[in-house]
Amino acid sequence: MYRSDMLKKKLIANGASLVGFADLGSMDDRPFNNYPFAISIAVALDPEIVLQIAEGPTVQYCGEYERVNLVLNKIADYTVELIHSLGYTASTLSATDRKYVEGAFLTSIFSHKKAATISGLGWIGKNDLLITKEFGSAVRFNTVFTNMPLFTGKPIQRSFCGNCHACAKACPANAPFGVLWNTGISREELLDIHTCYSQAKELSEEIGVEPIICGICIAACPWTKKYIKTACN
Ligand code: B12
Repeated sequence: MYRSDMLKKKLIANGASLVGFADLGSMDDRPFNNYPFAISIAVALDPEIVLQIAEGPTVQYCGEYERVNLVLNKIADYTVELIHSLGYTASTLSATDRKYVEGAFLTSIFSHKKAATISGLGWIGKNDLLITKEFGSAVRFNTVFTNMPLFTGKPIQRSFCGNCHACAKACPANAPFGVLWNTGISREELLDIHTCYSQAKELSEEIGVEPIICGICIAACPWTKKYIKTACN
C-alpha cells in the first residue's frame, strides 16, 4: 500500500493528472507476459485549448496534442526508472504507440484505455473514448507494465453515459451509434471507425497538420464541459 501511494504521489508531482493501478493478470492479450500489473497515467488537456475544438481541431490543439504526448512519455520513462530503483522491472509503450495488430483496422497491440478502465480511472463512452469524472475525455494516456506488486483499483466494466448522446449529436461524421459500453461490447458496435477516421483525416489536412486529430466529441462531452467550467472560472 505504502509503495503504491508513494508512486502515485511522485507521478502526480511529475505532471500526471490521474494515476491508476491495474491488475492485468486475467488478460491474455497483455503486451508483456511477465508483467501482470499496469500503471495507467493520464494527463489532462489545457482547458482553454479544448474550448477551441468544438467545431474541429486547431493548430494550437495539435501543439497541445504533441506537448501532452511528450509529458506522458517522460512520466512513463521516469516511472520505469523509479520501479527499477525499487528492485523490480518495468516497460512502457508510447502515448501514440502505433504498433498495429496485423489485419485489425487501426488497432494497437495495447489500448491504453483498457488499463484505464481496469484500474478504475473511467469508463468507455459512446464515442469509444475513455471518460473520467474529473476531466471528461479531455485526457491522454500512457501505460507502464511491471512485475512490481501494486494496490490495484476496482475495474469499471460498464458505462455511466446513461441517456446522454452529446458526442453522437456533435460528430459531423455521425460515427457513434449511441450504444452504451460494457466490457463485452466491441469498438465496431460503438462507432463507425472508418467514418471517424476519414473525418479526422479530412479535418487534420484542412488545418495542415500531420497527426490525425479531431476532438469534437471530446469538447461535446458534458463531463469535459464540467472540467472546463471548473478550470476556467
Ligand atoms: C488507433 C488509434 C486511433 C484510430 C482508431 C480509434 C479507435 N477508437 O480505435 C483513429 C486514427 C481513428 C483515432 C482517432 C482518435 N484518437 Co486515437 N488512438 C489510437 C491508438 C493508437 C490505438 C487504439 C486502439 O488500439 N483501438 C482499438 C480498439 C479495438 O480498442 P479500443 O478503442 O480501446 O476499444 C475497446 C477496448 O478499450 C474495450 N475495453 C476497455 N476496457 C476494457 C476492459 C476489458 C476487460 C475488456 C475485455 C475490454 C475493454 O472497450 C473498447 C470498446 O470495445 C490509441 C493509443 C493506444 N495505444 O491506446 C490512441 C487513442 C485511443 N486516441 C486518442 C484520441 C484522443 C483520439 C482522437 C480524439 C483524435 C485526437 N487526438 O484529437 C480521435 C477519437 C476517435 C474515437 N472516438 O475513438 C486517445 C484517447 C484518450 C481518451 N480520453 O480516451 C488515445 C488513447 C491516445 C492517448 N495516448 O491518449 N485514434
